[in-house]
Amino acid sequence: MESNGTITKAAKTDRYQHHDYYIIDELLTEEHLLARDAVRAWVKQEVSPVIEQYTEKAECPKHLFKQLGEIGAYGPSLPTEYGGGGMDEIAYGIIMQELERGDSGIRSMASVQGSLVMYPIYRYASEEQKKKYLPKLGSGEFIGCFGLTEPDHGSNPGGMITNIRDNGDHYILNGAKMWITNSPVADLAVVWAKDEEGKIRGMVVESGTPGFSAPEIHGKWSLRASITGELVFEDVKVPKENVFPDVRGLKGPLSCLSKARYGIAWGAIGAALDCYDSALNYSKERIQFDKPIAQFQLTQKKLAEMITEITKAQLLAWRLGTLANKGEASPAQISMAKRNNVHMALEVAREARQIHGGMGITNEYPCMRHMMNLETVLTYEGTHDIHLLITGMDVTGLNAFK
Ligand code: TGC
Ligand code: FAD
Repeated sequence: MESNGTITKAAKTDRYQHHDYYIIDELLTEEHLLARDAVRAWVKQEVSPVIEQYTEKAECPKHLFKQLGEIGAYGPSLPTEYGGGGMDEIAYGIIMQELERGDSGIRSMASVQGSLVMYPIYRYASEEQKKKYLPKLGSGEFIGCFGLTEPDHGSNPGGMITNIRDNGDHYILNGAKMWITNSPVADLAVVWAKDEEGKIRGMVVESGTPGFSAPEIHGKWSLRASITGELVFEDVKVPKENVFPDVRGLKGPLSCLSKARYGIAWGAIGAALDCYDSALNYSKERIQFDKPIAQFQLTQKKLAEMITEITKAQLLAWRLGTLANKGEASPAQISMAKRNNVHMALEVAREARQIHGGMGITNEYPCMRHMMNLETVLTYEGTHDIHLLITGMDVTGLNAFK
């Protein structure tokens, strides 16, 4: 933009290239745009050329963990002295958007590390633990995971049975966690477990501790480039200094989820944009009945609805970001954005897949991969229906969970 506020020709061109229909770039700062462009370029160079093969092989591109640290994707809005990027919440969101334009699994690698591992350590651990773990997590030297969900307690984590017992100078941890992103490759896990009083406590458990294992979960048709596993604890000794001193109850893990759900609300837009881009290009090139299919009204309806929904989601995310920057984004507002934007992205992926016809089911185009990934994104970090009930509770004041 020029200093007098008029939009330059270059910015207008960019709007069409990147489908910034309501010129949201104008709402962003130089720092946001620089962060976005840097991550976008990295995704184009390092993720897009290889992601289909990793997805096909159901293999995690582990070499990207370190690179994600190098580009500042871990904890962009955490302070730099604690391994973060020192940026604001909108920068964090837009980085997640660009990562998920590449693949939801790549965004998962970053959002787990930044929001579910670094954030709880930053917010709840002792100064000593912060210094011990955060710089190495921020750089990608250490990989972390977050253990909340259990085999019998998914949407209802408050019912967890994983527990710690005081044993003098340490605790003894027993139980199991399920569906844990990164667990088989993690150096440490942030684990939530109940103490003798039934209060939920958070702690860092280092891999290699006797009695602790993290077997991989196989057979996923979604998020195949992200590694998922269990966490199994059999009389694991956890040093007392590894247990977060001051936080008790479900609000500990839920506060981390708020941070990660916020990032997903932005991230999903990236997946939608990648599908929309592909469908728009394909529809202009694919000729049927002697015309590009983009000329048919039904294709235009699909594309017009896709860009409308993407634009609404972008505005929702941006406004949520301005609230988050002031520390005023409520958990219910975050739930609304996560739910809306992920569902929007899944619908866009499905429509985009249709526009590609038979080619849409192949790995020559990204839509089917995004579509499969987004089925997980719709479920993790609180399912589509759980977020609806959080909104329902917020507007009625009545709790459907009790
Ligand atoms: P409830 O009684 O409502 O709340 C317990 C306490 O927590 C407080 N609270 C929050 N605090 C901070 N942030 C939030 N978002 C919060 N939501 C609630 C609440 O005020 C209360 O505080 P206090 O002081 O009164 O104790 O709890 P509930 O047991 O009724 O459950 C509510 C429910 C169902 C909404 C919640 O359990 C829930 O969100 N369930 C969904 C579970 C979920 O999202 N799991 C995600 C696991 S991690 C994951 O999926 C990572 S994917 C990683 C990747 O990106 O790869
Ligand atoms: P359930 O809770 O059994 O839900 C099944 C269905 O019942 C859903 O449709 C749900 O909406 C519905 N339902 C449940 N309760 C209600 C209700 N009260 N009213 C109406 N409908 C209801 N967890 C972690 O802790 N860490 C991770 O890193 C992590 N990564 C994941 C990665 C992947 C690939 C996946 C698939 C999951 C991951 N999860 C992780 C777990 C995820 O958060 C849970 O799968 C999710 O919270 C749902 O729990 P569940 O699968 O047990 O489903």
